Amino acid sequence: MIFDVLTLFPEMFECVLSHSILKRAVEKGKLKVNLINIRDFSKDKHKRVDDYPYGGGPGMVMMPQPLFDAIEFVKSQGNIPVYYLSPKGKIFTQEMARELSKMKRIALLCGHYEGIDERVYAVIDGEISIGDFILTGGELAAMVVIDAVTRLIDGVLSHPQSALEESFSDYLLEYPQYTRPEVFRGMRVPEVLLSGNHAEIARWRRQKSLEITLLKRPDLLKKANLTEEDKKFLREKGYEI
Ligand code: 4H7
Repeated sequence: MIFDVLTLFPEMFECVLSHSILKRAVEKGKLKVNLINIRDFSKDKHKRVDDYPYGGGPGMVMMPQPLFDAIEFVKSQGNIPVYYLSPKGKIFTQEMARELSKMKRIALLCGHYEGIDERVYAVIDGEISIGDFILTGGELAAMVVIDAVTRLIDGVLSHPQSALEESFSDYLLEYPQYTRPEVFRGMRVPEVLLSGNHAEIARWRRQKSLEITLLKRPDLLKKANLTEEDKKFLREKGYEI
């Protein structure tokens, strides 16, 4: 998958792309990130990319000319949708990540200052928000999208969940995990995990997932793929279905 990132701060991406799973995805040719510096498209003699807002008010606005030219440069390379990372966007979810992971190539536009000149929306295909909070710029949001999408690309994870497992764990929080030692500062690993009984372990994990989701994010249960056994378990815990 190819991401074309339109940004004033391309260096911000280097660290994220040169570590761990994203680094490996780049090395394996599963991920390519073209960093495009919006400033390179400025036709201003001082390479300016921002200007004062008409009507007055605080801050600066990203000028239309460098943004149009940068977006047209990307779009000249194919039918590539441009998504703008912004607090006004549609909230990014795992479903969106999955949809985007099926695409060959997308562009991400990172805003700064007070945002972009409204006329730039004419060449934007969608607006994505990673949550209801404000960042100093769109770069960290773009990195979140790249990370969430890349891990869903075939061949990126070394131990991928099967599609069936995924559909059953979607919208449930993860069960608790333990590693060695068996006893740490007097705290024991639950006996069932040491039993070698795989059916029992699977049942315990499922119940823990349900219990934790009910406790911390009951809203998620409405969207989860629940079996009759799951529903029975949840009803015993006082959940109304
Ligand atoms: C677009 C418009 C994304 C992008 C305005 C980006 C949160 C998210 C930005 C702004 C983002 C998200 C610029 C408005 C800085 C606020 C002080 C960049 N914030 N900003 N101003 N939730 N900020 O996905």
